[in-house]
Amino acid sequence: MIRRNSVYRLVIFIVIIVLCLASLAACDGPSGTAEPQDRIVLGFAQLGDESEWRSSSSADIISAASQADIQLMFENAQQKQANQIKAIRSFILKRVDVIAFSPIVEEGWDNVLLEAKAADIPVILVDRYIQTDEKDLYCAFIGSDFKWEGEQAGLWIMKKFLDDEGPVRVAEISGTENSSPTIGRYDGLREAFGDGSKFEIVISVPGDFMRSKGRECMEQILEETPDIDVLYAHNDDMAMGAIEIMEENGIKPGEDIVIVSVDAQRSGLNALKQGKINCLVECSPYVGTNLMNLTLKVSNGETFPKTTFTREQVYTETDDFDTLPVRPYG
Ligand code: GYE
Repeated sequence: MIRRNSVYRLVIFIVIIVLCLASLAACDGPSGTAEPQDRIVLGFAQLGDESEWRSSSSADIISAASQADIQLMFENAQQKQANQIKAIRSFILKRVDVIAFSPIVEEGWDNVLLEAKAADIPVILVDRYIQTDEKDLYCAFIGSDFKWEGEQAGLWIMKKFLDDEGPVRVAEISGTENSSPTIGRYDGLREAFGDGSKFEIVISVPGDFMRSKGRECMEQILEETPDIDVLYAHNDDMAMGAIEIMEENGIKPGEDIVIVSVDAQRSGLNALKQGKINCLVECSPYVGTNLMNLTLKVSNGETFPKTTFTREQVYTETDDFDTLPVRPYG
């Protein structure tokens, strides 16, 4: 009887120990089971689909996130600031680790970014800048120096027309109004030309960075000021649209009108090779890997650079075309 009791107690003791060990193990995971470390979640609000540059940017970010094993929540705002704000709000509600976005225009972000700040979610600006009087609404910027791009376009035009007495008549198709690439590329060109130069910007029309609008702008230019020497387009897509209209009107792009554009993505590089574009100022959409590294550093509390500019260059009609870059998307 005594022996049976002690065996019984021993069994109960072992059962209790096993249950304790099991419950200790259960404490590892929030759902009651041991779970592997969660992946970092990045919410990215892309601004739209307006250009070849933009689709390359989206593809690059999606591929870089999967390579870095970062969980990406990707929203496309279809060129509407309200949609971008909505996407950022949804990331805040989902409590992502980091928010990144390419602001379509410079102004109007204070409220939503203050909400992100209150929720303690760091924000990274990708590609475009914002204007704000508030402090610390974003922790880092990664993208291009748009004023430099405009200056490079201006300097190349000045070199091309060095021996020309002038006036040299320049038409401009600019990008989305109030967006940072438009502002920088607009200012940069004018700063390169300087005051009282032989270069006259005779017309400037906004084309929203879209090929279809580039066509409309070129139609307007031909109607209002047909006598131009140079077309400066703020991106390849609008230059391509303008080239179509020139050709439909019997004008030889690259010969009758010198063409300079910004981006140097696949269609622009092909047009350069065909002699239809004379100069391309590069703007790189390939910031995905940098963005993922930054996301990891920001969320792991490591130090990181506040501003990262992409490295870019100028490609022209006199380059050896075999050395031109090959774009992964387009
Ligand atoms: O140049 C243009 C795009 O923000 C740098 O946006 C980007 C610009 C790019 O639609 O093609």
